[in-house]
Amino acid sequence: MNERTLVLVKPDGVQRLLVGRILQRYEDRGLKIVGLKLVLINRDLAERHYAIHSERPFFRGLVDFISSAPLVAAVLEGPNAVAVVRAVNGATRPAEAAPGTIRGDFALETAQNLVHASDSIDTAAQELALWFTPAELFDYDRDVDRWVLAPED
Ligand code: 3AN
Repeated sequence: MNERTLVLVKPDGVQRLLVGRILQRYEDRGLKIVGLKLVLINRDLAERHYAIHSERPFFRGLVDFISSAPLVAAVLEGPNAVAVVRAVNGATRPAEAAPGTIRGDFALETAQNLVHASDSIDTAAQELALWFTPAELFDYDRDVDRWVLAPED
């Protein structure tokens, strides 16, 4: 099923000059970038993005961190995009992330785990609406799609 999911290359990814290498992994997998921007978010958006964690002890640190410096927000599209992106990212705790995943190759700490990705189709829909306007998302065909995607019925 074709899905769209939100990815954030968080401030640690931008500061560590990893934006290109991280986005490359999603493109290499065949996912299509349908939205992309560099943003410095305010605390209001940070708190809404992480609302589900508002009772957790690390919530304030999370909000401080993600609003501290620019990040890259992307929307990726493809079959099973939500699950595929989370597999490319690796486990939340980098110590548990498999080699070959973004976190397994580039991260050590949970608070500096480089990327965020929507954790379900429902969450993805909410996060897309929070981060992107409809005009910032693009429907387009790629010539390679016939080599990457199964033909539509
Ligand atoms: P994921 O980002 O893999 O969906 P969540 O939703 O459990 O993981 O956590 C959201 C974010 O909260 C993580 N990306 C991480 O940056 C942060 N986080 C989670 N647990 C901790 C923790 N124990 N200490 C600091 N930050 C944490």
